[in-house]
Amino acid sequence: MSLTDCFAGHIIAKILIKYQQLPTTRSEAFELSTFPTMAAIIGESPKLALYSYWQSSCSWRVRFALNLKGISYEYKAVNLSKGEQFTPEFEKLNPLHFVPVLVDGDVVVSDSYAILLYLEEKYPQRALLPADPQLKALNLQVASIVTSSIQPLHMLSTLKYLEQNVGPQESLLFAQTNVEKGFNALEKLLKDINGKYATGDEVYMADVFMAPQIAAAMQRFKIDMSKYPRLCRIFESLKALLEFLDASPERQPDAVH
Ligand SMILES: N[C@@H](CCC(=O)N[C@@H](CS)C(=O)NCC(=O)O)C(=O)O
Repeated sequence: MSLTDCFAGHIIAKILIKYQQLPTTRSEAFELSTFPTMAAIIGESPKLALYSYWQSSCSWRVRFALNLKGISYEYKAVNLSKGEQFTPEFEKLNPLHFVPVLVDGDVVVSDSYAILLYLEEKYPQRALLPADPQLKALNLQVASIVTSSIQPLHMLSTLKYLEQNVGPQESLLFAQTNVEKGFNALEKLLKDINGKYATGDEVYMADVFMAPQIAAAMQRFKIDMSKYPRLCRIFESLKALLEFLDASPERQPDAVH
């Protein structure tokens, strides 16, 4: 797909919003669950397949990145709440039993961080890493904080283990404590950077990793975001992007409303 096709998809999406009386404010748009996927708008048969679960923030990162790059893909739902990640078929794709997994022809990549770097190399259009080494390192650092020091401490299997072996209240407190610890660090790291997004006025990998994490923090763990004004401003900007909205849990084919 060319960049022109991608651009056309955006224009069509904007026309749909305008003439079908779909919500136009950011908060209304964020609630919206019936918006067509970017692949459907563009009307192209996808070459890539993404194994994903609607509520998985790690899958949301990859869906967001694929949309930013204008790459259509087939959505393969893996129901984590029913344990489908443990089936022998899925184990062949990812022996660690986690989504997301990206299949691109013969190439199978699991782990959102690895998938992002793979996409960046293979599909360089709409770069998700800046050329400037310092800015690039900052993007990788932010993505790594989310993927190594926040999300693993509140993932399904971690919380299930704590619930069963310690208690439900302790499990929630553990998740909240670690999300806040990570957010405190991100707030300090990004507070002096100017621009609408995490590392300036372009959406990069740091945003791709932070946005689903902030959404999960607010919705699942009821984190008081007033303590993180810079993160809130970044999230407000990202929430307005069609590529992010289209990747949101409510708009996925396996979403349960
Ligand atoms: N580092 C991995 C983490 C993947 C991960 O934790 N996936 C979660 C969903 S966000 C999962 O599949 N959980 C299943 C489970 O805990 O059993 C990545 O970034 O992709």
